[in-house]
Amino acid sequence: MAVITPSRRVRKTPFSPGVEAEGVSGYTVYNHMLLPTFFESVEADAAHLKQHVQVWDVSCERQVQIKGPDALRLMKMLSPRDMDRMQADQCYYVPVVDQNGGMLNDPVAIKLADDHYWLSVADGDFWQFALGIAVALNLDVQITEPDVSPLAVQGPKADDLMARVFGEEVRNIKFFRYKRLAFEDTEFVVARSGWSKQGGFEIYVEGSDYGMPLWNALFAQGRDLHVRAGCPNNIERIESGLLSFGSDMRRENTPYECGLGRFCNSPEDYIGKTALADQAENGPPRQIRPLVIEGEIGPCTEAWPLMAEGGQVGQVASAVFSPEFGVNVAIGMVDRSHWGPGTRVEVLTEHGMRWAEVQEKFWR
Ligand code: THG
Repeated sequence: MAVITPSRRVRKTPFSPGVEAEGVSGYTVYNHMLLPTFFESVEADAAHLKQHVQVWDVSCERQVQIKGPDALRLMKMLSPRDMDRMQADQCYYVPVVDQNGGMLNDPVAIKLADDHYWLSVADGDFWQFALGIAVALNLDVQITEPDVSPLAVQGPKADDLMARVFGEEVRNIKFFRYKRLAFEDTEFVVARSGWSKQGGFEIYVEGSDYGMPLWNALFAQGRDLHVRAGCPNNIERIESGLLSFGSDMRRENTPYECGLGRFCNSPEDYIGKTALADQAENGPPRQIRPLVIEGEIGPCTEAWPLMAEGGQVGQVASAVFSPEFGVNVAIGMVDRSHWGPGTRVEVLTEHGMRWAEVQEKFWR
């Protein structure tokens, strides 16, 4: 393929000089911003991630900032999760839906204060939905995209590396909680989270000018830990069952179909609640399932239909060979009639028909 040309629309990040210096090999575009897809190879990157520690430029996880007297009111309209339970140092994975219960995004919400939230959004233009509601209801909130760029530190040695840069306090940060920790003459929100199951942190770097100093500090402190530049890894995340909005699920899916029903517990009349009532009670007609696909598969760049008894019973939108497990791991959306573990289906891949089997659980 040809190269991607950066421009004002296809944005670089505060860490781009570091990413380039570490030898990035591929990019995708996410929230109108460059997101690395691999460095050495997806396979080698995955193996390294599971053994050592990586620094990921995930600046493209942009923050939609909701600030002002009506911030909580707006959050309660957007969030299927009970916002009254959220602590001031907490992050919530939030499946946001439209009035029909269709997924619009799956951000990580960060509560900074009672009147101040960040929504760390997946690919889309989610700020427009939030702004539309705020304008229509004349809410007293400001909705902006602040100069905040997440940098993820992921892998089994993440605690050791982060302790060297931010102090031993990082070890006490609990999953999906954060602390404000000092760096140079400022402070960053540092959360225990990230789009891998190997453990680690996300640093919400506020102020682009701090980007390269922080990047360089992590690499200088991490030599003996074999620190490398990495990025969300398509093998590790499929093995782990981490969903990608736009690929594995979209507006035609509900949170229940995505296996995110446990996050729909708000007592408020949030947007889409009524539409979700039936699935809350009776379950969804289809749901995310892990699958193993047999034979050789090429790259998955479109939705592959799942077929059985001559009809379509779902689709697969993420599939890759796992060197660790020795099989092609995949994430599918499978009809209730065929979602039981052990069910065999045909996959119409873009490279030909393959057999597949529904699995009981992901490989984490
Ligand atoms: N971190 C941050 N922002 C993000 C992502 C992230 N924005 C875009 C995208 N990723 C949003 N999607 C997800 C999907 C899964 C998770 C986080 C964001 C995730 N899920 C865990 C799981 O499924 O096991 C834990 C969920 C929980 O228990 O609360 O981490 O990665 N900042």
